[in-house]
Amino acid sequence: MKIYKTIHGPVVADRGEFYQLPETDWDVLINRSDHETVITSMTRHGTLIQDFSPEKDALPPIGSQEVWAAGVTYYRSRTARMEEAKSAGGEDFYDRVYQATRPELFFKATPHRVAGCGQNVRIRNDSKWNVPEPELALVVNSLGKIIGYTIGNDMSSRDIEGENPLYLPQAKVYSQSCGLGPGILIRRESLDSQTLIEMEIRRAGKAEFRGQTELANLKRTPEELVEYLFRDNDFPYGCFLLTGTGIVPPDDFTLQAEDEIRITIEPIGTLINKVQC
Ligand code: DO4
Ligand code: MG
Repeated sequence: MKIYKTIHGPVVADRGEFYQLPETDWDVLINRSDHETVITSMTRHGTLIQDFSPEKDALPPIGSQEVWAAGVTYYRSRTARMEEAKSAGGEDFYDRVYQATRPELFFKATPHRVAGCGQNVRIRNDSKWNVPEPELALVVNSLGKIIGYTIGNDMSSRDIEGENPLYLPQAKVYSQSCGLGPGILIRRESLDSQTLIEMEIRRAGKAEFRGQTELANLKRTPEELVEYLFRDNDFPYGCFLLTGTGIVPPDDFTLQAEDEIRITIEPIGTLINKVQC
């Protein structure tokens, strides 16, 4: 079952139909402990709506939650970052964190920095090398339970991070630096390890880059990442946790204004964002 945030309140998709839910508070909805039952019964009392398009009509699926992210959880990310940080002498840290018991977790965005499906993500004006990072995003309630999944785009300035790993917050956190959406797949069970994460970057209507990875390549479990995030930390409204990227475009690639980024994770949908400078 999937839920979408819209200007008319939450909408649930059930067997090809879309229903507007009576529960209007997104934070309350995310934090219910009995989702499947509550949403199923709400569907019976919800209003059937016509012509709903998740890609066109959904708002970012976020209320008051913070967005956090995990890093260097795929071998591809470790290797690309070791290369990028070499001249700064920082490559060793990426290998160490890939092997370490404690994962890299960092703050990514507050709700106002998030772009939903169909909205623009941004690249920084003071950066020359920018990439999207397509990531599975966990939706976690205030008790630290994963209640569902969405698609995340951890927009990153590779030159800023590569110059010095201590610049990470500037490479990662700025206006519209995070894409999320289109909706939330409500599900307590884990996703299949063969689940594909696919990305296409279109420039002037043509594919400029295509890449894919599968969840089997994620080195850590979602539960392990959430357990570390919730250590001595509380999230009264729940939170989103991006699980890291396994797709890195070649080093001569950088995003340009008007590029279209399409990230697909089949059971969730496709997150589409255009790039704005
Ligand atoms: O270590 C820097 C960030 C890594 C990251 O965002 C990723 O691996 O996805
Ligand atoms: Mg990332």
